[in-house]
Amino acid sequence: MTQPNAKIVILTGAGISAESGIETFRAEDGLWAQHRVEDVATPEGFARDPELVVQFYNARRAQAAEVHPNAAHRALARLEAEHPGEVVVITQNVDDLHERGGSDTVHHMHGHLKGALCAICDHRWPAPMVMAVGDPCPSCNAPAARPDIVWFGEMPYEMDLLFDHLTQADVFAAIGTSGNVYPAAGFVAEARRAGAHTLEFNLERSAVGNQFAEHRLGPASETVTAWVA
Ligand code: BV8
Repeated sequence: MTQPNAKIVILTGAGISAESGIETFRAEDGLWAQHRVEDVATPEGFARDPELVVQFYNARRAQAAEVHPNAAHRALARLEAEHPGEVVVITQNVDDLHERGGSDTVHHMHGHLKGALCAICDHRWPAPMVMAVGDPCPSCNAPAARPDIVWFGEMPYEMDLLFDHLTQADVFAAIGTSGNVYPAAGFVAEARRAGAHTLEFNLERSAVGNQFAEHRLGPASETVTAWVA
C-alpha cells in the first residue's frame, strides 16, 4: 500500500463518521440544515444565545455516546499499528470515534465534545454529558464553562504541529471532508508542496478534489478498508 517508513498524514471530516450514524454538516438533512452556523458554531452565537449552543453540543455529545466506530475508523487504527510512529490522524470531527476505533495519534483540530473550556481562564476539563450555561470553571470558579470546540473565526488547535506533520508527509489522505472549511481544506496544498502523494476518499470529489493525485470514491468503510488491507 505505501513504501516502508512513509509518513502518512490522514485528515478526516464528518464523512468518516457518517456510516456510524452521525449526520454530516452539509448533507440536505445535515447538522447545518437544522441550525444556522452563525447561531451554534460561532463565539457571537454563543454570546447571543448560550443556552441554544450548549444544548446543541449536549445533543451531539449524547448522540456520539450512542454510536460506534465503523470499519473506516478501525482500518485507520490497523494502519497505525502496521506503521508504528508513522501515521498521524488529524480530525475535524469532535466525536471520539477514532479513539474508540483504536487510533492513538489523533489531533482534534476543531476541539472535541468530551472537553469543556473556561471562557475566562482557558482552563480545560472533561465535559459533563450535560453541560449547563454558567457551569463553574474548576480552576477559576467563574461561571464560564463552554464546549471545548473551535468555532468559526477561532484558531484551530495545534496548527504549528499540524503543519510540521504536513511538511514531512510522504502520503496525505483526506477522508470524508467536503473541503469547504479552512485551514483544513488547505492541507492538501501543503502536502503537495512537501512532495506527498495525495489521495481523497469521498462519495464524490470535494471542493478541493482537483488538488488530489488520486480519488477513491465510495463509502469510507469500503474504500479505506480496501486501501489499508
Ligand atoms: C480560522 C467545529 C482564523 C464545530 C467546525 C473565506 C475563505 C477562506 C476561509 C474563510 C473565509 N471566510 C471565513 C473563513 C474562515 C473559516 C472558513 O473556512 N469558513 C468557510 C465556511 C469558508 N474558517 C474558520 O473560521 C476557522 N478558523 O480560520 O481562524 C484565525 C486566524 C487568527 C486568529 C484567529 C482565527 C475555524 C473553522 C472551524 C469551525 N468549526 N467544527 C462543530 O463541529 O460543531 S467546522 C465543521 O465543518 C467541521 O468541524 C468541519 O471542519 C467543517 C467541514 O465539515 P466536513 O467535515 O467537511 O463535513 P461536511 O458535511 O462539509 O462534508 C462531509 C463530506 O463527507 C462530504 O464531502 C461527503 O461527500 C462525505 N461523505 C459523506 N458520507 C461519506 C462521505 N465520504 C466517505 N464515506 C461516506 N460514507
